[in-house]
Amino acid sequence: MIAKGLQYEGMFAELYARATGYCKGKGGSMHIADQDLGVLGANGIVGGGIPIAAGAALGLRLKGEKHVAVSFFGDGASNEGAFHEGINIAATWKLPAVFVCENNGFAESTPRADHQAVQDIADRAKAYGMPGIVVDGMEPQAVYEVAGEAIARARKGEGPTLIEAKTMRFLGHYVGDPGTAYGHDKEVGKWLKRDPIITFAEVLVKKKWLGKKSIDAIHAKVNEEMEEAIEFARKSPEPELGDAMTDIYASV
Ligand SMILES: Cc1ncc(C[n+]2csc(CCOP(=O)(O)OP(=O)(O)O)c2C)c(N)n1
Repeated sequence: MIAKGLQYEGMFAELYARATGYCKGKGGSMHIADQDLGVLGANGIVGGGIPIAAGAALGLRLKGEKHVAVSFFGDGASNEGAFHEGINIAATWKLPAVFVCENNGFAESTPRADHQAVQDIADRAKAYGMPGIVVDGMEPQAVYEVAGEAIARARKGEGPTLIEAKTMRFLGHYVGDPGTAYGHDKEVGKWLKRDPIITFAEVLVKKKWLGKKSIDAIHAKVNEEMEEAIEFARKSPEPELGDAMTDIYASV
């Protein structure tokens, strides 16, 4: 969302269910959207964004626009029918789409080995006639490179790519989930050492692309902006009761 240019204020206001949020406080954390910036919204239905991305890619093709639809989802989502249907039609019609599976090893509380026989989800791409690429999701430069190649391929009309970024979530599935019941707490330690926010900052300093002071200044600026956005959200009004039935697709 941030990379696409969304503002922290509208995002925090949405988290706080305030009228100033991106979805006027009716979407919540899972449905933040801004169509003007090309963000069609995340989805509380696991895997739901995959066929939506295929549809968006078809729309781009029909309108003759050179944009690419990108869908992000988890390892659990790659077992959903929506995943298989969505990537199949995208590959068949060579749609300008990129499917990014952020494989963090757990579908909510189910370890990968308990819900998938394959080691690499990228292997599934072959069955649909598209490239499947495994990338180290903790390496920003590696992700940048494979993403660039997939986007170029989509723009050239050569069809979609499935990228599997191996990663790990640092906290539980939700606030209050310690991850102890299903082994997440035992896994996470070694991944924390590879937190790309820390390791990539070290790379930037080592390559002399940024000084340590600049990095500290970025952290300070971001923290300040976060505080301001949270304050904005807290002070914003709640939606009006009379608006309960507006901006929705179905009502009773
Ligand atoms: C269609 C559907 N089935 C089940 C759920 C309940 N659910 C919420 S998150 C989740 C696990 C999703 O796993 P994954 O795609 O790996 O995402 P992550 O655990 O990394 O958030 C499930 C089953 C849901 N939201 N939607």
